[in-house]
Amino acid sequence: MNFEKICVLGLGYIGLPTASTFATHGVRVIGVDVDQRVVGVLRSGEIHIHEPGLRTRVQAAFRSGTLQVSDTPEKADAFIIAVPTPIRDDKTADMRAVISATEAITPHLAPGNLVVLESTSPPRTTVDLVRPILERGGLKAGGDFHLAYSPERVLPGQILRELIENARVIGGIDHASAEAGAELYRTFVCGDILLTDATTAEMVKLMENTYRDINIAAANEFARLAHEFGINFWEARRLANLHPRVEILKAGPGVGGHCISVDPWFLVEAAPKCTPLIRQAREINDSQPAFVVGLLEKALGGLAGKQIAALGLSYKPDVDDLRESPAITIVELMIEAGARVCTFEPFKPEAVVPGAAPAVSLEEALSGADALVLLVDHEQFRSLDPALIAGLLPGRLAVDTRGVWGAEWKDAGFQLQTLGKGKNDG
Ligand code: SAJ
Repeated sequence: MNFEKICVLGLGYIGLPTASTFATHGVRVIGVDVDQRVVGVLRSGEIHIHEPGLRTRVQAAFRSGTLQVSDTPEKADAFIIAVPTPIRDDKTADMRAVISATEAITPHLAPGNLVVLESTSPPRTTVDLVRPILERGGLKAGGDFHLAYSPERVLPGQILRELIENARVIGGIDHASAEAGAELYRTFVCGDILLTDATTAEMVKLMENTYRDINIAAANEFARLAHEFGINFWEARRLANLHPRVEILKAGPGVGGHCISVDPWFLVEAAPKCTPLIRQAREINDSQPAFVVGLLEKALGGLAGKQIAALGLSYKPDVDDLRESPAITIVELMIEAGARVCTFEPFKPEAVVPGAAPAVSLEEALSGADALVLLVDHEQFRSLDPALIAGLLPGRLAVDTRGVWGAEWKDAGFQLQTLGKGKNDG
């Protein structure tokens, strides 16, 4: 097949890196987003998300003349759907963006085209949801056009490298579709390209993230047990992980981001009777913010009227992504418990949690605070000098929910409370 021109629908954390990478590899790309603000920002030469190296790649794509941005798709050789699949409050998948992106492609679909769904989706979405919409145009999937599912497995913060280097799974509704997908992604993928069927490919993605969620839930539960038994989870973890077949993940304030905290619910929704473990792991991770706030309340003898400096709001270190962030839930719970909270998120200083005061600098966040709580282990927070902080923070309590601060905090005169440290050994 010859892929001279492609349309990428959805220009978010996955679509924009994908569109710009195809474009810098010589393919003509129409990047489509229904959000006029996104289209406007990109047309002005800026980008709307923070991802290392992305601005440079997008600008290179524009300079080479191969990338264009639009609010509607047009005729192309291939279409890639990379739109969000959020969950609703009742934990069911909201597939509206996939449905409308697919509907937008249907009128432009021509014989020989390839359509690839990349959005993380419940099992059978490609065959049961996307296929019938595309076939409304009169063409048959498999016979007239190719249809495949290819999960995106890149790690935010390392997207540009992983997009190229990671192995890529491509599941076709038939073998020819999988082959067509392989040919498309070979444009830039250096990792292995692994062919399978569409529903298996959907499950691969959901299984990977569910596996991680369950393992983080185990780590969080071990950390709670450490408080119960007066031991240090981090030390026990280090020793356990010396076993050749054990790899306990890190305990933390909970699981955020748009992937791991969402995807397992797709399996629970699709097959509730088969998924008690998956549901339980989600519930454990979702209740971790309350556990953290409980630690803080205990250390401060209640939160009412206390001034807390909350460091970090993003869902994990060194990214600006606040989606489903447990740090935000913790701030909300502290406010509910009567605390006055000042937040500082260096990757998004303008981010506001209702009821909290956003600080634009560390100094501002610490000023007047009774305690500081580390919610995200951004590099700049990991390497904070406690002696310097001691001069800025009136209170003497430091709470570390990431297990990254050590004895130097005690040396600087702080009472250090670390998640997972049931005994105060620094
Ligand atoms: N977390 C812990 N303890 C750990 C590891 C992570 O509490 O030991 C927390 C993080 O703080 C964060 C959340 O889990 O809140 C998720 O972070 P993450 O770095 O594990 O994963 P994501 O959501 O950034 O990216 C995941 C990756 N999936 C897997 O590692 C199986 C990535 O490869 C996927 O492409 C991505 O989901 C996605 O798009 O689905």
